[in-house]
Amino acid sequence: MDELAKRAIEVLYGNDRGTWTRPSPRLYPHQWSWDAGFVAMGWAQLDPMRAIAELWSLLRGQWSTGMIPQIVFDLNVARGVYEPGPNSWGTVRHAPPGAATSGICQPPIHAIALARVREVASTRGSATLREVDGAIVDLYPRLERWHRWLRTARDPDGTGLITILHPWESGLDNSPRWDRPLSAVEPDEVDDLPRPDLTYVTDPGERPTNGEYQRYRYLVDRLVAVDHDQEKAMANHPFRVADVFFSAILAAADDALEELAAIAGRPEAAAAHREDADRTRAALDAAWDDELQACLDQDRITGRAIRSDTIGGFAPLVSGCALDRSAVLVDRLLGPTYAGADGLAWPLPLTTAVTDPRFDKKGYWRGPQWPPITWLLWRGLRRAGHHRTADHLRSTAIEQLRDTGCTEYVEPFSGDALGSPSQSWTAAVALDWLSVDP
Ligand code: 9WN
Repeated sequence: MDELAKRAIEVLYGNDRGTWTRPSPRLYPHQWSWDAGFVAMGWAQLDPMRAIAELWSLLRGQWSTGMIPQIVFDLNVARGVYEPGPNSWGTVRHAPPGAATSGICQPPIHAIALARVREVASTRGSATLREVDGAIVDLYPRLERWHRWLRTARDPDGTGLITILHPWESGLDNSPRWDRPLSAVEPDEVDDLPRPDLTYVTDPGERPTNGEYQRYRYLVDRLVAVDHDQEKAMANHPFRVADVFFSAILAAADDALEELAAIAGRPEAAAAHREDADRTRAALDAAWDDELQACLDQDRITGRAIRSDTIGGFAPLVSGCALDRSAVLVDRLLGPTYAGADGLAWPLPLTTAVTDPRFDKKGYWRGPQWPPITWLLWRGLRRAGHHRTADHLRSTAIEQLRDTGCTEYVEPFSGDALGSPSQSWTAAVALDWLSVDP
């Protein structure tokens, strides 16, 4: 068996908790929302119904509003192992009975994952496909509610862009994109709560700073203070940003729901998903900045675009966009500020441009290379017909993973493996990539 596939399978089994998967053994001991989506695609290569179980496990935590929370906590994990833990969120009244969850969300990758699981199942014989299609009948309405919640609670004016209330919701937690809006957040008292995350990495420089964490915790407290009332938060919360990368993932997921609607016996619902996706694509188009040649997040408090040169700017490649725009973005992605930067160990996308003053080759989400992000770009490029670029990314990423193993992320110049060494979503994208014929 292929050596990388073997390692990836070991990582998935090592993090397997029966029906759900830890993102990593020590740093992330609970179930995370967007990790679960990627992980389902990894399990699909081994057993499509195990992939379905992963999604159902996550949905144990879905709120009656439709929100899929960022974390479904494992209550067997000792207190203090991960912070903020289940008791910090004030969500008992909101989470379904028997589930403990956080009170924010993460990028809506789930429909994309489910569509991919089905695609894999379709290569495994008609019985497997029938089983997966049966599951889609029940999963589809849950995902439909999730998307509806995002498009109402988080975009009440129908702008097409989704507002996030916490950097953790972006999944790219301490990207330079959030520096400015986060610097305007002023915790009224500085807490010195423990940072268990720092004990699991070799260098604290690989994790967000204490200043960032204080603000992260304060934003959680503010959401608890309004009892997670979305209307109040959307009016007064101190961090409100329309996130273009998150929105692009939602548009791609709406396209996937459009396909799944028919399988779920709801063909009449397909058109609404397509309209939602198109509205977001139009909004991403309007958020384009000619000077930076990037799509920019919008600070909903100041009303201003956030000018930073990060991977977020490539959102239209994830959602799908007009050919001339994708051509510009492909040039930039492969060019000297991203994958073509001088001295990279592997020419793969960086999370921040080398020329951005805040680029940090080791900093969490501030420069290093992240396999699931490369996967999202690869998928978008492939769907848009940029086959040569897509395949170049895929083969280079596989080469990198053969060297680094299933690490959380990679220092782009030295090629060093950083963060958690056994990260489930890295294993999952490795398995997915290995299954694809060039
Ligand atoms: C907070 C689990 C998660 C990923 C995020 C990544 C990191 C958590 C943390 O780990 O975030 O959600 O504690 O740092 O930034 O994208 O889902 O792998």
